[in-house]
Amino acid sequence: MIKDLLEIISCPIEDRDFVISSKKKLEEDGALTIPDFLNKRVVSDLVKEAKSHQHLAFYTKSTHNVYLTPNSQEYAEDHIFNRQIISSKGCITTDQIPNNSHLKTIYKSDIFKNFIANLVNEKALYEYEDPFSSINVHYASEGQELGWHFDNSSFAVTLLLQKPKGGGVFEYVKDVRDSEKADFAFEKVERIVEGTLKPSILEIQPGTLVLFKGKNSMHRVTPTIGDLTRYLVVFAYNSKPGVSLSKSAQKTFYGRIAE
Ligand SMILES: O=C(O)CCC(=O)C(=O)O
Ligand SMILES: [Fe+2]
Repeated sequence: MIKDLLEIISCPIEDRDFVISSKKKLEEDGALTIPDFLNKRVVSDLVKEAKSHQHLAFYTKSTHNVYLTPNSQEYAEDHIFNRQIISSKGCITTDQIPNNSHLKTIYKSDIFKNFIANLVNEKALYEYEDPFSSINVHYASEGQELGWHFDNSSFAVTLLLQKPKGGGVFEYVKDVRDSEKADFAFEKVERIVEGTLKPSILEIQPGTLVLFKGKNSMHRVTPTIGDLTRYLVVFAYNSKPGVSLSKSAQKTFYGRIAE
């Protein structure tokens, strides 16, 4: 049965005071966590659903720099700009998630979209036009990790479904650079990658919603330890309608290209 959004979540996202305090937290910390965003029953339904689709996941193991750009000959091979970082994970896409999934109810809900839009100071938020990019479920099994990086998008919305026995920790350093000013913050980035600048940790439990501004805050997810796979949902929106991920990015991230 397709449930209504308000039967799926257990926090007052239409309440003015809740919105104001959430917004304040996001602005101060660069990240907002809402523990127990989902009802407990819904978390266990979604874990079952994620597990049943795990065999469809497309696995990638890639190296990239922290800026997620191609290397540049402007800098020496061993310069921090060209430093190669490893990321590996599996991923399923919007079209592989059932239409009656709670994930689609949440993602498409006007109440939810308005809540997020309000927090990130956008008038409205729109789905991706391509059939892959709007909702992704990420799988990180033993040893898989997301290396240090800055996001290309100004914000990300995630929902943890299953937490591994060890590792899978979201670490971040707030406001490392100012992307508006083409600021690369080489010295700070190098200290983070070398481990001499200690990051903050985001405490995330299954059912926690996270809104994270990752364009200027450098972050990573440490390798999963143990045989319980980390399941994480990513909800991606655009500030204008009709946006598709480029065909080359579709191929890289999802292993296929939409018709
Ligand atoms: O897995 C996470 O918690 C964060 C994911 C992330 O940083 C990304 O997809 O860019
Ligand atoms: Fe990220």
